[in-house]
Amino acid sequence: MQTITSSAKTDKITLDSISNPQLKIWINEVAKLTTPKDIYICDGSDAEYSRLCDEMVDSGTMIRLNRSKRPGSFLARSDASDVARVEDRTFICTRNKGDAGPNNNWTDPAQMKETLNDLMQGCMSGRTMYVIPFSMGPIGSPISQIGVEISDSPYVVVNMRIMTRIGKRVLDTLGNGDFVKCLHTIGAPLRPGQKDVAWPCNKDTKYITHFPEERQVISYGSGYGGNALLGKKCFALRLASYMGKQEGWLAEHMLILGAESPSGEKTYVTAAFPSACGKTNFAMLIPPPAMKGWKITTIGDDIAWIKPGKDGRLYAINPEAGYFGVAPGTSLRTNENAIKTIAQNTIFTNVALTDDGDVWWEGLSDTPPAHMIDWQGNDWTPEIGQKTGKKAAHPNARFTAPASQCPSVDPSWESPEGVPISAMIFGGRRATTVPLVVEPRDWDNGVYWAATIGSETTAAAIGATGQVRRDPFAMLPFCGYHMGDYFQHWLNMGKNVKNPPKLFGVNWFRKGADGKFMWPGYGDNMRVLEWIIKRVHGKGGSTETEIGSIPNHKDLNFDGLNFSEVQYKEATKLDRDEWLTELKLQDELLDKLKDRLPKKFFEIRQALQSRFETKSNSSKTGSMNVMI
Ligand code: TSX
Ligand code: MN
Repeated sequence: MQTITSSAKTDKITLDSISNPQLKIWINEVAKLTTPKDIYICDGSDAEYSRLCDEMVDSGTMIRLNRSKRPGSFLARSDASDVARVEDRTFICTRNKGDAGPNNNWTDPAQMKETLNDLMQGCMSGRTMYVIPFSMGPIGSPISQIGVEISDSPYVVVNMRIMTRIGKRVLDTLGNGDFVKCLHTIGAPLRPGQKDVAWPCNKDTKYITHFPEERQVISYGSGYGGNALLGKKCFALRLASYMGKQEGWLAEHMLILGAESPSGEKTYVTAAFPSACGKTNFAMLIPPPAMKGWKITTIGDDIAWIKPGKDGRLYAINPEAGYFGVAPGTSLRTNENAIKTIAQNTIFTNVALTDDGDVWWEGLSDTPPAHMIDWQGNDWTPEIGQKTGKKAAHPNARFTAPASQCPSVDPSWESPEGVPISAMIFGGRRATTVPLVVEPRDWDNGVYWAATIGSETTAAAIGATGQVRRDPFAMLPFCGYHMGDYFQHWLNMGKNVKNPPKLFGVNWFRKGADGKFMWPGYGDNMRVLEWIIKRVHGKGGSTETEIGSIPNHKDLNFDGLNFSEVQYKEATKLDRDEWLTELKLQDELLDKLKDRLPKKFFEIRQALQSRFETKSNSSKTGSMNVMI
């Protein structure tokens, strides 16, 4: 339970009372190296959470929001240099460099430990060292895993309490068992008499390091999100993907949703999208009014751990217990369920503060309030914004909110056995070339599709906007080993699992000649999802194309939406020249991974090319659907 209710005071957990020998040794080791002023073992209670929040309000790290507008909620403002994940400072430290692959930065584990050891001498001086036992996944689920994060940041503790299950019940479940060591320091010791700052961190030096062979994470210098909440990207994706490869399961950058049909039939689906494609919005989708009787429920919005069940199907859990979502762009129009989820008991980071003690960000409403304090703590008015180009909220501003508060949360979201997955969707942001939806011809072609996902960069991302960046399975920054081995693991899963889900490709972001998005997106994506679910159940018409099955206009439900057959053909057409160029562009990625790329991929790639080469390009006029 992550909701904040009153509970009895629990006794303080002492170091002596820790029975797990490995844990005790590790805590002492870290304390000796980092020399904190004291050690605190988190029990996970409401009282502890409230006390830490109060302490951070007193120290200036957090601001309590207006209790009648945003009960139990806080705003934190980070240092301007500490606002996002740092991919160029992220390392996978395997003994063999080849195992990390060209998709990761690599350093020899012994050498990295030497570097970190030097940096961490006395790095917690003057601060409290928090020990946070946490479970990724429902406590006691056979798919769940236990970790312990040691951190000198109380902000990390309160965020971890929302994002994972923490505290005494985790220690009790751990017993004398193994756990994943997650060591975090902001790298900002406090000398005696030195005045602290609101967001201490190390502005110059950051290391996000992973030691998959010993199941350990060490993070130095940052207090922000994925750099500091080590259960999320570091453990649940990078380490867990490595563990899954060894043990025959999958740790994926996927949302999980349930779709209930008007007849009450429930189908569970996962979906992988690169950043800025609206994963959280899709996970909490509200079907259009004309599709009465359809209901979407949310299991997770970011990460799925997926294991084969005894019945030969794949079962997924959400290893997290909260949402760490991007605030800008979130509104009642784009995601009503998210807005309701963050109405209370939410930690906001780097959003703007309104004069009445509430929060605001770009996209929350059409007209911003007349005056606010921006994410850096300065006055902000629409005029200032206009003149300086400054945003009130940072583009990567976040909310941290308990999943239990989501109105669409699935009744089985904490089910220990997970939910059976019938379909997996893979998409990117593509203005051209890629159709609204396609079902690749088989598992292997679906894997190739997912491996070659591209997404156009938006203004929020670094680098030129509008460039297609390959982001295989939306896992490029999160795969803890060689991406070629990862593709092979996916091919193997399809072979070894008796009843694998069907795989699909989607693109909500195709643009017309007028430069406008062709597909309305958001709730109307339910129309595409309905077809996908039909296909899963052996229904739903389609035309066979070079890349797989694409529904015809009559195969999609357009009730309550004006979307003509001409528009639909534009949104689903395949242009031969565009696709021949696309395959060449895909080669850039495949070439980087060629030392460990599955042979199967070359076959699939060549077969796609020859099908397009023999295709007449009449669809260019939009007058005819494509057939082979
Ligand atoms: O999240 C999005 N989804 C998935 C929703 C379930 N977004 C936002 C992406 C940034 C996070 C989308 N943006 C989607 C979408 O399906 N589609 C688009 C593009 C789009 C934007 C605006 C309109 C239509 C499409 N129309 C109007 O604004 C009126
Ligand atoms: Mn993510």
